[in-house]
This record gives sequence, structure tokens and C-alpha cells, in this order.
Amino acid sequence: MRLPDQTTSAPNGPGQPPKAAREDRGGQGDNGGGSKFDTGTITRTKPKTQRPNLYRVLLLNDDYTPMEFVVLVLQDVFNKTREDAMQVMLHVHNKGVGECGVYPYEVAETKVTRVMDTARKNQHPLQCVMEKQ
Ligand code: TYC
Repeated sequence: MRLPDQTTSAPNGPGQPPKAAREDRGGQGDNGGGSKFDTGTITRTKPKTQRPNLYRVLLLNDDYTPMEFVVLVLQDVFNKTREDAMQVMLHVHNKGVGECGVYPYEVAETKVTRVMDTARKNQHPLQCVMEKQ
């Protein structure tokens, strides 16, 4: 014989999501009983590893932007040496796309904006994009 259990028979209050939806989806805590002392605060027992969301900033090739302009942008915006800037520029020129660096979201966004603004001001069609790593 099957007795009614707490989990399935507990009524949901008005406007409350189903009980399962109110609890930690991770299921690691031991406070899921919902006693009258339940504060609704869920304590994670297993520390979650925090990784920053990193974004690759990529430069795209085109037929019109002067090589020297790209090298100067790589030095100025991405703090590359002239030699490294030349190497990245030639890589983009030959392969079509190349990585300028990997950064947290807001840093990557600022660099993309700086490249695009500088290119537009100088009337070059240079394109710079970011993608989640
Ligand atoms: N292909 C360009 C030229 O021949 C040079 C260039 C390199 C343009 C890299 C854009 O991201 C770029 N002048």
C-alpha cells in the first residue's frame, strides 16, 4: 500500500510555483524540508568553481584597410609590440580572421568599440568582433 507522502501531497499556496520549483535545482543542500524555520535561503554545500566569462576579440580581413593602419590599431588598442602587431595583421590578412586577445566581457566590448570607432573616423572598413570563448 502506498502512503501519501509530503512531497507530492503538499498543497501549493496561492500564486506559489510547484514545490520542486521553489527549491534549489542543484539539490545539494539539506534544508529542502521546508519546516516552519525555513528562511528560504539555500546554502550551497559544494563550492561552485567560478570562471570569468572570457571573450575572444577577433579582427576580420578586408581588401581596403591599409596594413600600417591595422598594425597601429593593434599596438594602440591591444598593447602589442610592433613585431606582434605585424604578425597578427599578417595572419588576418592571409587567413581572413585572427585573434587580438581574450578578455572579460566589458574589456572585450571596449576594445571592439575602440577599433570600430578608430576605423570609422579614418574611413576604413576594418571590422572587429567578439565571441564567447
Ligand atoms: N588586407 C588588407 C590589405 O591588403 C590588410 C588588412 C589586414 C586589413 C588585416 C584588415 O584586419 C585586417 N591592405
